[in-house]
Amino acid sequence: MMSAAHNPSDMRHDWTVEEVASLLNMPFNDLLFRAQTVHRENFDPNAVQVSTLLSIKTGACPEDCAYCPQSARYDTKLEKEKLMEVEAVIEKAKAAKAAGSDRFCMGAAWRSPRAKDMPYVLAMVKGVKEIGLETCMTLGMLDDEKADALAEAGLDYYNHNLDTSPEYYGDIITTRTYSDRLNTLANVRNAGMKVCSGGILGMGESQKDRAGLLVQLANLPAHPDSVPINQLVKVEGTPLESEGDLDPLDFIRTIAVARIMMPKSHVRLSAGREEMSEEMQAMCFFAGANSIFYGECLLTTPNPAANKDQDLFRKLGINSDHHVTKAPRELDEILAQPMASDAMFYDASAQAAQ
Ligand code: SAM
Ligand code: DTB
Ligand code: SF4
Repeated sequence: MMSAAHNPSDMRHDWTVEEVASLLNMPFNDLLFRAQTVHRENFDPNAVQVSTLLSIKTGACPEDCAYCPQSARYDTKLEKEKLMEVEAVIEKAKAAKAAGSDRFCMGAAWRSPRAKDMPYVLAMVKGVKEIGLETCMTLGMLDDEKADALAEAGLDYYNHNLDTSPEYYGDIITTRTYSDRLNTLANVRNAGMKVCSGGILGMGESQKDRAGLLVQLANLPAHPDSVPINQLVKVEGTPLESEGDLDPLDFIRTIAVARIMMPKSHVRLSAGREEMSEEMQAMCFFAGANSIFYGECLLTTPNPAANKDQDLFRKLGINSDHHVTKAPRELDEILAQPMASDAMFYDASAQAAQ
C-alpha cells in the first residue's frame, strides 16, 4: 500500500523536515513526474496566473532584512518615495488590467502600516477593485484590527512571507521574529483574506532550511492560497550582494516539492526571473509553478519585459486562450515611468500633523 506521503492528492499539515528533505533528494525525473502528476490533478497544466506589482511606498524601511534594497540600513542608492497618491495607483492598475493582469499587488516598505496610512491604503483597495482586478497588498506586520479593516475594504490577498526556515531566519532578519510573521498570517487568515506566503531561495541557506521553510508553510492551519518562491535578487549595498548562486536544479526541485506538499495552492515563480533562462522557467512551470509577476518592474528591481513573457508563453503554449497578450508595451511604459512628480505622492506624515 502507498504511504500517505506517496498519495499525490493528500492535503497534509503534518510534514517533517526529514521527509521533505528526502523529497528534495529524489531522482530529478521521478520528482518532476510526481510534481507534474499532482499539478495535473489540481490545475490546468497550461494556465499561469499573472499578477502585477507596484511599489506604493518605496525605501527608507526601518527593518534590517539582509536581502532587501529598501532597508534604510543599507546604502543601495535607491530613491526613497512617500506613499503614492490613490489616483496614481489606480492609473497604474488600469494599465495592468489593460495588459491582461489578473491581480494587482501593492507593496510598501513598512515594518507595519501606521493608523494614519490606513485611510489611503483602504481607498487604494476599493479603487483597484472597482476597475475589476483582484487586489493584494504587502505592507508588513498587521494586527487584527488592521487586518479586519483591509478585509472589509475588499482586499482579496495579503502577502507576508516567512522567507526562510525558523533556524536560518535570525541570520537574515533581526528586527522582527518568526512568531511575529506567523501572528500576522493568523490575523490575515482570521480576517477572512486569502494568504499569500512564501520565501526566498539563494540566501546561503542549506537544503535543510529550504525543507524547513516548506514545512512551515504547508503545516499552517490552511495551506497559503498563493506561495511565492523568490530567487534572491542580489542588490549592491545589501549584506547578501555577493551571495553565491543557488544551483538552478535545486531551485526547480524546491518548486516541485512545494507543488507536491501544497497541491491546491498557486505556486508563484516570483522574483529572480530576470536571471533565469527560458529553459529554466519552462522547467519551473513543469515542476508546478503556475503564477508569475508580469510587467517590467518588481518592486524596485527589474523583471522580464511583458513582451518577453508573452513570447515565452507563446512558445510554451501557456494561456493561449487568455487575454494576457494584449497591450504589453502599454504596461511596461506606464509601470516603468519614473515617479517624476512629487504630486503623485502623499506626505502622509505632514497631513497627519495638520
Ligand atoms: N515591507 C513588507 C514586508 O517585508 O513584509 C512588504 C514588502 S517586502 C519587499 C516583500 C517581500 O519581498 C519580502 O518578504 C521578500 O520575501 C521579498 N524580497 C524583498 N527583497 C528581495 C530580493 N532582493 N530578492 C528576492 N525577494 C525579495
Ligand atoms: C514576493 O514574494 N515577492 C515580491 C512580492 N512578494 C511583494 C517582491 C519581490 C521583490 C524583489 C526585490 C525588489 O524588486 O525590490
Ligand atoms: Fe522593509 Fe519589507 Fe524590505 Fe524588510 S523586506 S527591509 S520589511 S521593505
